[in-house]
Amino acid sequence: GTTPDQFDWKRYYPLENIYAWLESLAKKRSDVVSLVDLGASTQGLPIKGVRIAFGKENLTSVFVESGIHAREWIAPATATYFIDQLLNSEDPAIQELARSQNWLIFPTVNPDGYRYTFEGDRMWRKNRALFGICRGVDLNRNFPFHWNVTGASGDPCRYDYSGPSAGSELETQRIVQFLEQHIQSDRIRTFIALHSYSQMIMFPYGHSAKRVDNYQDLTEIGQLAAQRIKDLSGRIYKSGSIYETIYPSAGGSKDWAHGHLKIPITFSYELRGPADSEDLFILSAKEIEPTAGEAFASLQTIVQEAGKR
Ligand code: ING
Ligand code: ZN
Repeated sequence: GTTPDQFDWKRYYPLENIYAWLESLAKKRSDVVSLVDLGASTQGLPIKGVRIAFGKENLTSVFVESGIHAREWIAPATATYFIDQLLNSEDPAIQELARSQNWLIFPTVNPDGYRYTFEGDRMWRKNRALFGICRGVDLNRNFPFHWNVTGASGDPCRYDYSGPSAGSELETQRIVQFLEQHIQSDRIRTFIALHSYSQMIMFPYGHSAKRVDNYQDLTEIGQLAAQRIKDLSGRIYKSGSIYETIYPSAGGSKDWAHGHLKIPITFSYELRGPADSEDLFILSAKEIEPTAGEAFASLQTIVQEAGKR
């Protein structure tokens, strides 16, 4: 066992450790870090994250959504790695990056599901809402933008159930409400979502082949971000739109964030999966640091390139 205040990137931590670590940061670094609670989940757990702001005025913000799928453990580990780098890196380029934006980072936006992957079923993906004999809505199919038009199921027993209606789930509503309330005041211009596995850096749309208004910019930024990873670790990440790169799927958070809320720079990562395992969501803890490290380096590229456009 671990005490809730133990934290590093050498193993995967349960929800209580992640939340205790976020809280300790907000205490120890209260000049820079504040705790943000998006509100309660279906089962009444808080959805905690942090705002990192070094104090320069009128900065734009980067919002990071992670852990929307419970079993993709590398995503929360990567989000907490981002937080650590932004706060503690001694590399001047990263310190400059950290101070060039404000950061809103939510490692576990599906806390009920994440907790269940530690206590029940390691391969759980959805939230834990109850529908008769089955549980769970795929929160990345539940966002209210061209909801349920493709790549989602109407059956609550399926892994990609889109929910009884668009935006039906509390977790979806918490994210939607926060972004609607803060897009202006925090000047949110970049939205990043973390998933695994497939080694991809993708942008909207997922619901159709229709190209977003800034398709050219997002294509170029995605290619440069993937190149950054190749230069750093040799790993090959594919880049392109969700629809063209992974599969058609509606109701994802990025389609809503870009198509409805008009956040211009929206990317979704598919991080590493194991090379040699049946269970592609179970990535050895030894891979946390290299995976999170290459994602962070490419995030730096995304933020820098977005700033030029
Ligand atoms: N992949 C994502 C999924 O939700 C995705 C791919 C991203 C679809 C963004 C739609 C929007 O299925 C995983 N591995 O979860
Ligand atoms: Zn996922």
